Amino acid sequence: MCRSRSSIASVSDPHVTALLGLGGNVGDPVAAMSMALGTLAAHEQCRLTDVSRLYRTPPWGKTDQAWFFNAAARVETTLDAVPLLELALGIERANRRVRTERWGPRTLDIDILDYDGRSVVTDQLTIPHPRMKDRAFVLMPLADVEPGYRIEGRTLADWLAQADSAGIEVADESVDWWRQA
Ligand code: PH2
Ligand code: MG
Ligand code: MG
Repeated sequence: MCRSRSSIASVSDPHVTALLGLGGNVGDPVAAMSMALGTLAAHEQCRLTDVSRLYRTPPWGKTDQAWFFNAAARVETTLDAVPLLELALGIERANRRVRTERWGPRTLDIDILDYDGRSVVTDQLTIPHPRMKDRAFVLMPLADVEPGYRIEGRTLADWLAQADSAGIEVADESVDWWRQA
């Protein structure tokens, strides 16, 4: 999972690369994701270096709920994994996210998919995200921002070939969708 780019960067630059997945299906999820990305872009310890296209995706896991919007982003950050998670949770809270049921409706979800290619396991989080390889709504946006990314040694295209991507559509082709909303 380690990528040489990360270790080269760490010699002269304290930033590491984190890959994030974003989603939501309650209220105005596109506005919530735009706000989230704007907050990350403005954060003094983060650089938002790439954002995927915007996707519209059928609900996965619990299917009797509204369709989601999903996206992915690449962030270079000097935050450690847990502070980055706390930042993400704070942004979720600022969007009045209420956690109700597992896989259920939410205004905004920000998941850390990868942090510097490292394995990070705490009470609160597991990185790389253990379920992303089965979820086309994560894999497709991730392929926009990090096409060479591998999970367990296999390419995103490999994982996508066996994931269910039925119904997923590009809702906005522009990678600047989040600046407009
Ligand atoms: N998130 C979930 C559960 N199901 N389905 C889609 N399409 N997109 C999501 O972001 C999503 C989901 C729990 O995090
Ligand atoms: Mg989450
Ligand atoms: Mg999630």
